[in-house]
Parts: sequence; structure tokens; C-alpha cells
Amino acid sequence: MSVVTLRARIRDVLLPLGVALGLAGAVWLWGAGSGDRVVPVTPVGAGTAAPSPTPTPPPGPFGTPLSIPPVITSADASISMEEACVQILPGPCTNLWTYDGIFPGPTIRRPTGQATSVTFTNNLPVAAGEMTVHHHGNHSSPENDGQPHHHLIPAGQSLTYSYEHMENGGPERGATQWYHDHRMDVTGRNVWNGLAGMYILDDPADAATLPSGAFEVPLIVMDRQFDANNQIPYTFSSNGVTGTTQLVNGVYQPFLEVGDRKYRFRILDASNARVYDLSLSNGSSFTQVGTESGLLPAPVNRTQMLISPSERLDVVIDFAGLLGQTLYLRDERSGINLVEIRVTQDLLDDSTVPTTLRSLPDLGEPIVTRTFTFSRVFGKWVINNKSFNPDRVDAFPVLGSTEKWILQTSTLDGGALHAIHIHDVDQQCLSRNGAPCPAYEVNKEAWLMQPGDVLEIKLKFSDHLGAYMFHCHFLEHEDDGMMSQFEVLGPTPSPAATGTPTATPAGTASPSPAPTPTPEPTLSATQTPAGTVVPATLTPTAAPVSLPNTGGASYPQATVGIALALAVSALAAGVAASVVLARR
Ligand SMILES: [Cu+2]
Repeated sequence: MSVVTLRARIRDVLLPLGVALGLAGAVWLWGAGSGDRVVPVTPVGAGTAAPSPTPTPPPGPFGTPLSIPPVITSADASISMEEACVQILPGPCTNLWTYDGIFPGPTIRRPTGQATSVTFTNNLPVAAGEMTVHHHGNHSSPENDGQPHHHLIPAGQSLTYSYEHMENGGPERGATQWYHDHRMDVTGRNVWNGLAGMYILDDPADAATLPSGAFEVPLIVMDRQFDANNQIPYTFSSNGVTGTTQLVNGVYQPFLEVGDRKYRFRILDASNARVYDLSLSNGSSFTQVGTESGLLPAPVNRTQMLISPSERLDVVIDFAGLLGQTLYLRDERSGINLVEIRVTQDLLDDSTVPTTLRSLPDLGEPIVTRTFTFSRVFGKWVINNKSFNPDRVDAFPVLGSTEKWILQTSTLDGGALHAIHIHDVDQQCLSRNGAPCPAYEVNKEAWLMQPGDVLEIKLKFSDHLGAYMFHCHFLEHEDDGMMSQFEVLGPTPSPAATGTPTATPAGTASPSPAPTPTPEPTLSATQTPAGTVVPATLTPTAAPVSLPNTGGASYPQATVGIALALAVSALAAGVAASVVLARR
């Protein structure tokens, strides 16, 4: 880039940024304390909720068995998005937006390397708007990735997503994945209302001796805030929407009976904005065998494990020697017991956890470095000071190349946590805060970030050309604008079509395999019969509700003085820089 171009670019950035910051600051100051943008849950259907005719007597704490979502194994599955009134708490059932009428949705379970198509039909009320389903963790083509603003599913229509489950010339690594709504601006609302389910990719290359079958249990952990009528009205708060009621597989205070042997638990944090710190009440350790990107190179023993929205922990717990005892899966952050585990059966254990599990794929050496800063600018969550714009692409990696991405979080946004999720490909950790990465996070696609964290990762873009998202998975941060997109280009970049690259690829990309052709998703107007849906109405949000924020991001409003000073200095800097540059 020439000096003139550089100056022009600096001027182009600084002046608008200064003005924007000044204006945003003024608007923010004016609006401070008035609450966040409110996206009410759209009232749908007719009449009122359909609560259970006979309220169920309260089962008492940990009186309800843990339910396991049904499993779909078909290569050609169909799932209906529909309203349902689901019994969660004693008393009235809770109106939800569901996959197939259940909450969480059915678990899809497929062998890796085998093509799979899933047809989602939007049987939700028209007022709910268009839907999109992100297969989280999968190496999908862009068209099948569940884009927030393209390839949407209008009410009454179906979309068939095609998943090859292939990556870089071979089957994808086995992994605990999931699927959830990803619609621009309203992902938080849609997931809160119930649109999430697990997706497991089985891999014959993974250790077969790990506990399996009845001894492998999904644990989908999430929080909700229930009102007096057992409904969960959603009120957007850019701080993150959290609730005081903790659910596991959609059950409040469940119990699980196990035998005195090893079990494998696939844990997913499907909360909008809550971080858990998991432990076992008897002080035992978890043996973590995998992350959201499949098995680790070797098992890691941990007594406490942080998990943030969209992260997965694949762990083995050994209940040997505990026959007759009761213990709890706990959240140390809230002090709440999540699941009561009763060791009631004397069983033989034929499972083992191998001392080595799965070596990491060789991603090669990075040829490009990009830095992304996740922060809050005058009340707006941003990446590199930019809010999400579907018409802007912020990085253009080249197919077949490996890049180093430096992810960093600000200490100036009130101590907020973030969970950075990058679509398309897995990422390997190079360093965290200048130190070697913990052994349990060498290969992932969702990264919990504490304030001021600096994370170096590398990733290799294989198989698919086109645009993908990366964003914070605190869903309200994402909906507020903390999302961006990169577009994978062919070896000869021609970025003119979709925006301006902010980083110029350095070096030459190594020859790469041709993109894998994947069927385009097909939209169909044929509406699937709705089946046996309990008529349901989501309660409209009459007034903004102040939700507790114990587990989510915490953002105390900055002082007016600091904000005003920042706004004025930013404006001054922008003007000054522009004047200086204009004189040259
Ligand atoms: Cu965030």
C-alpha cells in the first residue's frame, strides 16, 4: 500500500470514526439508564396459553428424571420448527418455539464421511419471521451453513441443508456439534424460545473403548427466566439475557441414576449468555477427552471446568466405588446444583480411556496474521470497532492457506466475558496470554475470553469458497453487532465483488484442492403437516423486564464523565488527524 493510500485510508477511517464516536457517545449518554433495545417476543397464535388442565404436583428438588432427547439417525431427516407448550415446571406448561415439538430438539447423530440432508420446515407463526439453522461446528459449505441473512426459511416453507461431513480430503473429525437458529438480530430471541438441539458426528477413527450406548449421556445446560405463569418472555439486553432457573436437557433439577462405572458426558452450554464453572460435589475430577472439535490428543483431568455459550466439554466421569452414594454436578459460579447423580447400580465396566486419543490435524504454517479486537464502543458490541454489516466482509483468506488470528478482548468494557466462535473450520491454539495453551483447549471453535485476553490461533481454510461468520456467542452480543464475516477466495483473489479487504494476504497460498461441490440448499414451499402440536401462544412482553445477570456478561454503565471525555477526545482526534492529512 502506498503512503498516499495509507494516509487516505487513515483519514477515511479516523474522521468518520471520530464523528461517529462523538455522536454515538452523545446518543449513548442521552440514552444511558433508559435500558436496552427491546425486542419483544412476537405474540403469535390466538387466544391465551394452553396450560395443563391439571397442574402437576411439584416433584420436589431433583425429583424429575433427566430426559434424553430422541435421536435421529436418518441420512435424510426432516424437522419441523413449530410452537409447542412444554411441561418444564410444575403448573402451566411453557410455550416454546421448538424443533419437532420438543425442547431441546432431537439429537441428530450421523457417521462422519456420509452425506446427510436435513429438511427444516418453518411451521412457526408468520410473525416469528424467517428462520435459518446453523449446524454449529460442522464444515458446511456457505450455502448450507445457516447464514444469518441469506438462504432463509420463510414461514410455511422448507429448506433442505446438505452436509457432506468431509474435510480436507477425508471424513470430518468426530465431534459433539449442535444446531440452532442464527437469524440476524434475533438469534438470541429465537434460541431463548427453544430453537436448539445436539448433533453428534461419530467417527470410527475415535477410540471405541470410551463409554458408549447407555453409558454415554448428553447434558445440554442452559438457563431461563420464568414468570409467574411459567412463561419465558424475552427482553433483549445487550448485556446478555440470563435467567435464574437452570435446566439440563430442558429439565429443571433432574436426577440421573447411574452404575458404579465410567460414563461419557457430552456437555453443551446452550445458554444465551451464561458461563458455568462445572464441578462434582464430591471433589472428584472429570477426565476431559474432547472439545467441540473432537477428541483431544490425550485425556486431561480437571476438577473445575469453565464452559461458555456454545462450548462443548466431552468428559468421562468414573463412579466406581461410589455405589449407594449421591453426588451433584455443580455450577461453582452460582453455587447451584444442576444434576443429582445417584449411583444405584452395581455394573461391570468394560470401557477404558486410552492414554492417547487423537493427534491434531497438521494445518501447516500461517502465511497471514490478522488481529481482531472484541470490545464495546459507547454501548455497542463491536469487532475492530465495527458493528456487523451483512454487506461488509472483513477478511479474505485464500482457499488452502493457513492463517494466524490474534483474538483479543478489551479491559475497558466493564469486565465482560466473550465466547468467540469461528465458523467453517476448527482452530488450533498457539498461545493464550503469551503462555502455552492449556492442554484441554488445543483444538476448538469456540473460545471463552476473559477481559484483556490475547489468544493466538491458527486455522486452515479448506474445501469451500464463500462467506462465513465469526462472532461472539453471547447471543445478545452477537445480535447487538459483535459479528463479522470472512470470505474464502480462490487462489487468485478477486475481492472486488463483496467489499473491501482490511488485510492483504501476504505470501503465496499453497496449491489447494478444488472446492468440494455441495448441493445448494433447496427451498420448498411444500408445508409439512404440523403433526400433533399443542396450540401455544408466546406471551408478549408487556414491559421491559429487568433480568438478573449473575452468570452472563456484566457491564456496569460507565461513568458519564469518562464516556463524555472519550467521546470528545475521539471527535477531536478524528478532526485533527483529518486536518493534518488534508494539509499534506
Ligand atoms: Cu461477547
